[in-house]
Amino acid sequence: MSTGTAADGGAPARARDAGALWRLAVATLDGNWEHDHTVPSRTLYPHQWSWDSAFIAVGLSHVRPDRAWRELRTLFAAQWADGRVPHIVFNPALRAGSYFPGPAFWDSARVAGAPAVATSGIVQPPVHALAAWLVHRRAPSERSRAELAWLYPRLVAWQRYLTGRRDVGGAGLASIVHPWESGLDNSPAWDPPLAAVPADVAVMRAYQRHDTDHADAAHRPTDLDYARYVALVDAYRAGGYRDDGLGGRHPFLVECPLLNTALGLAEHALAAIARETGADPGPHRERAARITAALVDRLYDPVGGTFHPRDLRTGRLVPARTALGLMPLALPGLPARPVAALLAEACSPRFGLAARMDRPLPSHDRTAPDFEPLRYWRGPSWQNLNWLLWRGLRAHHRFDLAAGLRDSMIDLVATAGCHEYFHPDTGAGLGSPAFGWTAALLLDVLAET
Ligand code: 9WN
Repeated sequence: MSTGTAADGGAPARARDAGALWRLAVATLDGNWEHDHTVPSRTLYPHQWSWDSAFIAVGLSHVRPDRAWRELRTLFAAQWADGRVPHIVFNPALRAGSYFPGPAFWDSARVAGAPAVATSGIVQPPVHALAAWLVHRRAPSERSRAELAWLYPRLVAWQRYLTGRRDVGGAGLASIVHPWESGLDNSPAWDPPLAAVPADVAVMRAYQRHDTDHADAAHRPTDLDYARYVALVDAYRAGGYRDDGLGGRHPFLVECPLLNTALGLAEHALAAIARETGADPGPHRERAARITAALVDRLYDPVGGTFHPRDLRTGRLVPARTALGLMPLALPGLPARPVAALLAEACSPRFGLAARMDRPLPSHDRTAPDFEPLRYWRGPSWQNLNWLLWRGLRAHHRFDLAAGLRDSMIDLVATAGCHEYFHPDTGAGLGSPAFGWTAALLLDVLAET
């Protein structure tokens, strides 16, 4: 039985040998380790990414706890003075042009309050407090308590940034200013708000995309998507990445169910971290409850029975039923009705969750006309979404469904290796073949029975 190697992404083995899968995942993480952080992928994403690092730290906690803490420290060393944690921290040792858009495009050096290292100016979902708590919980020690104490004020500042400057809608939820901030770049959820962003595909002639050198262009966002991504960064950068008055000037402002779920999960984790480090957990618990209530109030559709992003430009919910809408299940305090509705949604033919799954969980409603099984976040199955849902199922005591999803997650890697994403019908590996969070989250589910 061959289980492949990290370099080839562990080519098809169909091995349910947990030991071999464990070794493949560790080898993948070791192969992506880069002096003080882990790259999501050596080819496609050669720098440090914010939410990737959080997921990766969770996996590293099982095998390389020192590195897990280093990962989080490196990321938070690049935190901006206003509390934002940038979505990319660029590795200065890499040649210009190894990734588009690179440091010159973001031009963070010009902005007061940006760190010495070059970063992007936008964010990703705040899953870091949860990661820090899980890393500590895996093996509590003096060292891990010291790391938590170092991170705690930084994590609090990160929450303040999102719930303060980014509460554009004024209802207690954070808004995203770019689809990349959701982490689900080209999800159908962003189609309507993005269509309203003026952009000309011809602007892409001035730039060179690198993603399509390493991945099939038919799987990636289109050039028109990229033209809009570039236009949005241009607009945000032109305002010095400031957030005051965004409502009056920025063309894309959306309240995302996933990012705000992460925001609530972070307050739960901060309450635990506060208890452990001698701070007061009470305010974090209250904020977790307020964020959960705001999510239900603002983003839940009781008729359709799922959560949707709210487009602040139109004031309306975006109708697409994507996996983003399932993510609030991860919140332990979600009320019974939305919990029941999300379980029904996840188990419907749209997503096919079951105690014995016959296909992987897709990132978009597989019955929708715009479902695309090969294109990135428009259909393929992703392990980070699976993992968040798996945690939610356990939080709400659906251990039968959690076990089914865990089996499906393990099957995906056993069949195809540590790919970035997977075909939602066949489970075939797609995108980068040796992807960090796929390896890391596999370790986490293998470790929990
Ligand atoms: C843009 C690194 C990142 C992930 C995102 C994923 C993809 C970048 C890109 O890769 O986004 O941030 O170039 O497509 O969508 O979730 O963090 O793995």
